[in-house]
Amino acid sequence: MPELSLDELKDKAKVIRRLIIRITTEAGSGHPTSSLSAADVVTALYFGGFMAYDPQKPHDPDRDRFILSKGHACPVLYSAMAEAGYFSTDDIMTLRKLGSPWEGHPNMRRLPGIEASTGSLGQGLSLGIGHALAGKMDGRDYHTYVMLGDGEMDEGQVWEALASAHKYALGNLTAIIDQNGYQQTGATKDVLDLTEFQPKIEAFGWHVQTIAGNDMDAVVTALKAARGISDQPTCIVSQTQKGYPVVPLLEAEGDPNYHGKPFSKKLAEAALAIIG
Ligand SMILES: Cc1ncc(C[n+]2csc(CCOP(=O)(O)OP(=O)(O)O)c2C)c(N)n1
Ligand SMILES: [Mg+2]
Repeated sequence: MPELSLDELKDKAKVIRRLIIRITTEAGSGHPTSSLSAADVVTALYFGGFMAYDPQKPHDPDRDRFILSKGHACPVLYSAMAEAGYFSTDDIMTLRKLGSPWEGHPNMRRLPGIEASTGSLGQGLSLGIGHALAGKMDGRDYHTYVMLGDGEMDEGQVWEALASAHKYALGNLTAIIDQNGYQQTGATKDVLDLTEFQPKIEAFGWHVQTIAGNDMDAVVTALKAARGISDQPTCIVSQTQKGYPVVPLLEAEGDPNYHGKPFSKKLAEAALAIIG
């Protein structure tokens, strides 16, 4: 498992953000802003020494699992997996093209290394609980991570899952909420305001941290702390910006959410220049 330094992780996150923009602009569709907000956490998971995996052995029963429950943000997952060696950057440039296995939502039947077919929001945490429970029953010590969206938290199934993870004392499970403040139809606080998440999820028996999720230092610190907890499930409320770090460009376009819209070639060029 790669374990990059903090500076290397910051650079890797830039590489991943550049790929997100390139592949969605090439596709002419997809969810760049949902992917950009999550890029620091996903980069830290794959490259910060938090997940044991081998692209040559995607079905290794002892591998750590990552489930992207907010499946529409798969450009961030495909980009991280390409960098990790599961497939090439040329491959992911076929995103959303007819016949490509790099579909608009992750498909575990077509891409080894994808742990769950997601996209129908609300299901990933339940799937993660299944993996975590199976690990305990089988006596394996892998860890399962699940990333959810803040809009996705409106789904009732998520709260059933939160309740059951504590029942089974799943210390091998970490949920990460990418709290980027927006969902499809607007600001999350206007659609259904479920924040603060931390006290609610603590009341369900979880260990919870709320962090600045676009700050790599904070992300790494939180993931380390989460791995130090073994007797209860852990949650990281990752407060991010949808579209980070190119929000000013999106504001200038009159749509800071920019949900499910690829960047035009011109906007992509401006975004790549900001990312550096
Ligand atoms: C069950 C279900 N309902 C509706 C949708 C359509 N949909 C796709 S993305 C999205 C918004 C998700 O918002 P959030 O979870 O905050 O993710 P973000 O894009 O902000 O990262 C919705 C409603 C879906 N994919 N699944
Ligand atoms: Mg959101």
